[in-house]
Amino acid sequence: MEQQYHPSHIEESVQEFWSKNKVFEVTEDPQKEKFYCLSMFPYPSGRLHMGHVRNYTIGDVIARYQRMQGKNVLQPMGWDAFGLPAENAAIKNNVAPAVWTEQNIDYMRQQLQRLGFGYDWSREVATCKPEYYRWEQWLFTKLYEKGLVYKKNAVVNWDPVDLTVLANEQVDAEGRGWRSGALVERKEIPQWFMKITDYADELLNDIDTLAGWPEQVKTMQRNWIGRSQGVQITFDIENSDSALSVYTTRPDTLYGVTYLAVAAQHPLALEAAKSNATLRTFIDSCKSTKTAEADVATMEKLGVDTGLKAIHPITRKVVPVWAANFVLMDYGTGAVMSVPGHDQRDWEFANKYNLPIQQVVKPVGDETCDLTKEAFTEKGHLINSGEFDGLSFNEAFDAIASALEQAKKGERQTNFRLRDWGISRQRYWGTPIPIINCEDCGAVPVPEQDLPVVLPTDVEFDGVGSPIKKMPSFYETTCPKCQKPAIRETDTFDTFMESSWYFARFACADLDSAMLDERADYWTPVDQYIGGIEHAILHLLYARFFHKLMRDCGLVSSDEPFKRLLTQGMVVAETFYREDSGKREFFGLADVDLKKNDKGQPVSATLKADGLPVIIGNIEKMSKSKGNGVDPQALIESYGADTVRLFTMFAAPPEQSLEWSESGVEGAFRFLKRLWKLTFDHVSQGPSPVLDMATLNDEQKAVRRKTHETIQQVTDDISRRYTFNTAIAKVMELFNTLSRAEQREPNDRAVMQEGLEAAILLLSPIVPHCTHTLWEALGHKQAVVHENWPSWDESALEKDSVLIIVQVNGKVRCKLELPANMSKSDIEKAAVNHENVKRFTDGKTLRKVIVVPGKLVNIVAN
Ligand code: ANZ
Ligand code: ZN
Repeated sequence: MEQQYHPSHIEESVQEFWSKNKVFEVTEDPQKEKFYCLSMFPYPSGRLHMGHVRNYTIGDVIARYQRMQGKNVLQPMGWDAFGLPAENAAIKNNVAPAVWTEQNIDYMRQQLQRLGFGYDWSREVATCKPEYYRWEQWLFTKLYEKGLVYKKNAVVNWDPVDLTVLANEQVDAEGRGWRSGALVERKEIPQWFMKITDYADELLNDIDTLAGWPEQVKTMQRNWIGRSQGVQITFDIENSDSALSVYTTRPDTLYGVTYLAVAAQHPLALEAAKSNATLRTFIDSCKSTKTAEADVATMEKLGVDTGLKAIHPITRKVVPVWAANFVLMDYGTGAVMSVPGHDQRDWEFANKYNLPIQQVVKPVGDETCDLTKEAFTEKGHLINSGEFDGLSFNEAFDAIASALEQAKKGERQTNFRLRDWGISRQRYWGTPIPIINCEDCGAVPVPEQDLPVVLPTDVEFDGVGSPIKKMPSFYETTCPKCQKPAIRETDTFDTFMESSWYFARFACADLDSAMLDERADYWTPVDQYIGGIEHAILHLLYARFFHKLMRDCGLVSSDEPFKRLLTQGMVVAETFYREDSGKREFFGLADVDLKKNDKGQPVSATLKADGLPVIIGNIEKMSKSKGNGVDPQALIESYGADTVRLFTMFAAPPEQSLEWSESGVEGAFRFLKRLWKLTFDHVSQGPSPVLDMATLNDEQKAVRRKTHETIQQVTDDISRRYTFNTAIAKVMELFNTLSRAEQREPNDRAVMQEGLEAAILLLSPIVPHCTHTLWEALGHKQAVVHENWPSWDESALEKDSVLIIVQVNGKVRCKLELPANMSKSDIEKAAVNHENVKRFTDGKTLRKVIVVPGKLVNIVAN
């Protein structure tokens, strides 16, 4: 053992030890309890950022902790390797997406290894490899046979200059293409969809089984699926055979309908537009507006009267039909019954276009409403509703739904906000959709023996359209059914497809005869999944959906993929900026000299480059645009992996945001140096003597108590709440006790040995390199990575004596050190007869003596 702590001297050789001994390579072992620990795999963007480091450190600490519990732990790693940034980089740097991706993977893999994460690298997957995506193509063809995928027209962003489809994030705020600057058009093209709506009920109901998920994420999933109970109601159209169906969740407001509204693309509106020029213009103008729900919510509500009249299904009163831009064509029936008295959007629209407002619900209790100010949208009791007057919401819902059903004018219905998943992308760097389009046979899935459809990687990439769309050698083929010439699909899958099943593939990454085998059933579901909250909705929903699809194809047998989910907080840091004619230039901590007050709050800052002042901005998520990013690589190089890991785990509990601090990193480094030195001083006096329990003095007992208390508390922190920060703080306390302990006789040294061993075992999942070396130095033959989690000695926790506070009339008068096993009456006697107490009770009557064993005695006297 070296006298000084030099991470660079030990970390790489410890990593070599792990890899030579294949420490983290696991196989299925039915004798052992399995634990599958998975951190969300990264997109190979180039280099790791602090967010990755945090995510993967949390995962690694949990995995190593579970290993020490004796479990068979799988912790794999791979690459979510398809996606847009590779295409952008290809254009910018003139390098093929495959080459760029491969280089990034190589660099980032080496970074992960340098951080000492205990991955089973034999299972590494990169989703851009045909060995991986062929099984996705295979599953797609199976789902095609089952009718779970279909093709329909859907809108894309079309760049009329670059003649290419743009992803949403390639369209700027003004609706212009990111490269050409041209106004983006909306174009309808045929695209593939997956019937996730067939699983909507199950995806919603099973959320209740996810006891190990954060409530917040479950709520987000529920809202996204958005199940609602309502009634579909038919309004006949006056002087016509046609009728208009609307979907409403508020049938109780039926008597308050003063107009109907249809989407601009609704067939009735299109029909009426043939003889109505104003309506025609309106419909055309709606074509260019966005239809995402979020956009609809904020835009100005506009509409045009179609001239059609609808007949109320119960009162037979006639109401006008309007076309309106806020009605979504693909939700419900694309038409709504408008109740301006009780829906705020309808209220605004009615006021704008002078349509009547009718109140039909009145508040219960002492609530009031004023329909001239806003709509009353709460539920209440019915008024102005004929025979239904007086009914509550639930009663009215039932009664009106039944009346409509009887009159064949309506039907109860469950609706979902969730739409089918559009999986076609008109991009190059993705999994080719395994379909062949034949003039005679239509869309024909590629037969199993012809899979994979390999994406050509040797391409010229100029950014104008996808290269495979210009590559006859790729798309010219023959129809598998009739053998006539046919055209291969050149669209690729949404990259969310690859990340929807990678967790299962890790179980059998080497399998080349099937998508999954029985090993997937051994390892899944994932016991602990760790990742960012930004994936709370789509990724997790798609992965849950895929797991159920795979289950229904007989590939796995569980219902859900992720038992427990931990969403780690953001890494944040201070920002600094200067403003130049309204434009902000941001700087990070590394660019400035910062003055702080004695409370540690920043007061002023100057730029290192020119010494002139900069403005202190907010603490924000680390990002390139805010200039406050910290490169983990530089940190590893100056402090070593263990310090980076320790700081990351110590600075905040995993779910909260972690504020970057240089002094925090230095503090972590200093602690490891001190732990090293204490161990060095201890072992340089030779092997530790054996603990002689019979001759322990009080001081030694106290040190032992601290050691075993620490084991108990740290175990509790980690196993129940994953609060590693408090766990580390407790080990630091133990360290302080140990460094203060006198070293005079053999038992002192034995107690020190025991304390150091505990501290090192408890810290080993967090700082696995230095603890490897220190454990060895303490004389152990077996590597610390193979050790079990320590257990505490109950008898060491017992206290011989306790401190009891004695109060007289609420004032502390003395503190007594009494044997821990003393009876209540003896404690009372000792307290009452103590001279400090007697001084205050002499000549008085003792009214009450309350004894709380182990804590205090309270005496009331007057
Ligand atoms: C009448 C009504 C009265 C409504 C009232 C609300 C309040 P969820 O819960 O999201 O399913 N709606 C139905 N189809 C629509 C479409 N295509 N575009 C825009 N809005 C649509 O909400 C269902 C409610 O959303 C329906 O209930 C309908 O407005 C509206 F006091 O009908 B309601
Ligand atoms: Zn054919």
